[in-house]
Amino acid sequence: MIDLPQLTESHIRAWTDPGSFGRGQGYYRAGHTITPRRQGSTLKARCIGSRPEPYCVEITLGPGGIARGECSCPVGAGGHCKHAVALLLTWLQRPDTFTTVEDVETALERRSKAELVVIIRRMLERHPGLEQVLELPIFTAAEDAPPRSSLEANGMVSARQSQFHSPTPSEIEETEFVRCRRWAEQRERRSCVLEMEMRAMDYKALQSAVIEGDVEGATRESQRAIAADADPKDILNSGLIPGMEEVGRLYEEGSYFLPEMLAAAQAMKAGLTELRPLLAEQDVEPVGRVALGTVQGDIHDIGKNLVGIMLEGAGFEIVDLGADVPPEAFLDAASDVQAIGLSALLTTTMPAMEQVIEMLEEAGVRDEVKVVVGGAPVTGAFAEKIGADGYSPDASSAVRKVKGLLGI
Ligand code: B12
Repeated sequence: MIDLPQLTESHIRAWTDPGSFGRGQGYYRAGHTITPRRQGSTLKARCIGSRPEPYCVEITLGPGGIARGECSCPVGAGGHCKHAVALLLTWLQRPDTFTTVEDVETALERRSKAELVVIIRRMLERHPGLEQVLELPIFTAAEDAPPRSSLEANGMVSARQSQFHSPTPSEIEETEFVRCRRWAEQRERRSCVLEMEMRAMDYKALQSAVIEGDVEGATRESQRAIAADADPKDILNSGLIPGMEEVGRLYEEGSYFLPEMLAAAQAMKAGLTELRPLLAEQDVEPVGRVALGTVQGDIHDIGKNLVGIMLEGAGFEIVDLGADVPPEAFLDAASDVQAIGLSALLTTTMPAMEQVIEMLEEAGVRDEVKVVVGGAPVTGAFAEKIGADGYSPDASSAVRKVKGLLGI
């Protein structure tokens, strides 16, 4: 058994920030750390957090103290979270509660084939993305090299077989070709999977930056994904938006309050600033003018800005009226645009959308402009009820909707 370095409370404090340390202490005292176990120099446990399924947390100790950490919680990339603190305090105060488990290699070698099949099936159910790993050949270091030129060298014909049949030059050429092509395909597929994994990791870091309200992190991760040639729409849909969705969930369950939500919104905006030029440049033909605004009483503007970026990307010129926009401002803009987009994120501000439409009707300009509505609480039925021309649940379908309404 490896000897682990002696941890102290100050090591743990230095590993995390004061807030997480304090909350981790609470978690430790309340017994949130369950099934603690040790595998070599790695400490693992499950920790009861804010979701029904406990988080998986693990910390690896090295000669200098804590070497590496990971937790499946939303802020756990790098394992500097309260769950990791609870695990470390458990190790510090109650090392006797840790059961020792074998390292993965030994544990797998001990299993029968049937048991391994059950384990793999279970993993695939939980992580369907792993299925691609099964389709890949398992490479050893030697096999990873390109095939050598002779059939025998690359295992297509054994020395014994070649005594009975000497392949003709064209047979050799054809088999070599098939073998090389297969090798190249395998390499290609493997690098695709690696690339996908790397991208998923990037997006995880980007999501965490939004969730933690880390403006610099969101900028850096967005730039990193752009530099890695990721599709800007992918960065948006797999990184920034899921991060914001998680923030909404944490707010709803009472773990996040307004300051955290505001910080997350700023991080999201920082990421969007990086993406804006790329999203907008995907289609540059100017096709019309659209006025966009969040209705009076409502300051949520992230969704509205996204719709603007996507419309810009589709070649529209955007007249951005901002947020908390009085109905009169929409009326003023109406004569200058082909469509108006109204956004509302609060159920209490949805009626302001109807006021805008009424004002357009009263001014006699309702038929000259299309009105599209959107925002999380808005539905197609609501749009119909207030007499809007269209509704879209998200930014990309908003582009199709506006184009459709304008016959573009
Ligand atoms: C970030 C945020 C904030 C930030 C806003 C910062 C900003 N500059 O926008 C801050 C901290 C300021 C904030 C404040 C408040 N918030 Co807030 N906020 C959120 C949060 C977490 C995310 C909203 C967001 O940006 N989503 C991401 C974007 C991309 O999605 P989206 O806006 O839905 O937009 C997409 C679609 O809806 C659509 N779309 C949007 N607009 C349009 C327009 C058109 C024309 C079309 C076609 C499509 C379309 O396309 C977009 C892109 O796909 C939500 C929770 C959530 N899960 O939504 C709460 C949430 C909206 N907030 C809420 C509340 C209650 C408030 C406050 C009242 C809190 C308070 N006690 O003060 C204040 C309101 C202040 C005000 N007067 O407006 C509630 C609303 C509840 C309700 N049903 O009314 C929510 C749902 C949280 C909750 N679960 O309770 N908030």
